Amino acid sequence: MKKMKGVFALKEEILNLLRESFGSFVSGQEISEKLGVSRTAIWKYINHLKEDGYEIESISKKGYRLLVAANILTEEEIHPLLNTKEIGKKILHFDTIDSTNSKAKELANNGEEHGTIVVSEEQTLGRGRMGRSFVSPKGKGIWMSIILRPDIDPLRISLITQIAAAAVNTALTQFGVDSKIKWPNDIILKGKKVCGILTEMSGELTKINYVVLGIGLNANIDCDDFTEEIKEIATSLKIQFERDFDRKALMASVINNFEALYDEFEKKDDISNTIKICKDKSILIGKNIKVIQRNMETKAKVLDINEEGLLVVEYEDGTIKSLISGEISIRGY
Ligand code: BTX
Repeated sequence: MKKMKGVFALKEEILNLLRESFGSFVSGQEISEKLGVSRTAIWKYINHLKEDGYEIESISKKGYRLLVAANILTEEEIHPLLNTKEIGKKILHFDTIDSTNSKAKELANNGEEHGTIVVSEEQTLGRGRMGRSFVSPKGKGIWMSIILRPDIDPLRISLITQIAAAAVNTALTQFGVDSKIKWPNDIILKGKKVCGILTEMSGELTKINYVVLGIGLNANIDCDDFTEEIKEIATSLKIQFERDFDRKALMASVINNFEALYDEFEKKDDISNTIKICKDKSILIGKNIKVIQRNMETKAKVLDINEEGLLVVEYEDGTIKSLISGEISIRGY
């Protein structure tokens, strides 16, 4: 008998055997011999896989057969596509959840380690900034949160949002999608929001306990999923390109690009590549905008994004300021 393996590893191995014989039956006996676990255990793991959303047919005396290639964002689907060391080492997948950020915070509060990702096929209470909601319909987007434990000054936390924006933008470029970054936390496609980022932190003045980085990417959302109001400002890859995008490959690409940029920052204190992407792809630089802070609206012109990721603006009275956060409106200026 082989050494006892973790639940995740076994599920993944059973799935791999089914994939290798995609469309044909693999007997319980064969799986049992190959993996060194009992047939009852296999039956149990097959049920877990079915709960995850895999369509597996079981027929007594014949065994198990994978019916369709899965279009779900489970650890088993995403792992083979990752080239990361820490980010995504563990992926907790949900069919439905209130908010992946809320779940990730709960887990992080209980000591969940750096790099763990919470992802869900749908969110029933997806959150944006300042209590706003984020539409997250089932199987149509990438709704995920990454738990991070960076050893950085809490004042630099907003750079994590910039890293995520740069990573999503780069991932989209790899899929032939030319998007823009609207500082600090939106990715824009054809003038509308295709992805939102919500960074939440727990910590003290001098030390970060954890950061939860939430990314909501509208991959295959249909127009009808948005209300009339949100339709005006939101879009999806499918709406723009009139075809479905491979959510698994997209999710993996975001994670791979994120870890590369995150490591440069956290391990080498080098944020230059991130800032370069955020500047090159900025939709704001050179534009006249309205800065909305604490219910106050001020007109300004965007001059730059500086090396610390702050938005450098010039107000109408000529004062120049570097903003660390804020709501920016270009429309209706
Ligand atoms: P935000 O506050 O900048 O944007 C939220 C606003 O965007 C909403 O008030 C609405 O007008 C519009 N909106 C709502 N749903 C969508 C959508 N699907 N696409 C585009 N625009 C929309 C942005 O906040 C940060 C959003 C982060 C979402 C992720 S998903 C995974 C993680 N879990 C969670 O609860 N939130 C994050």
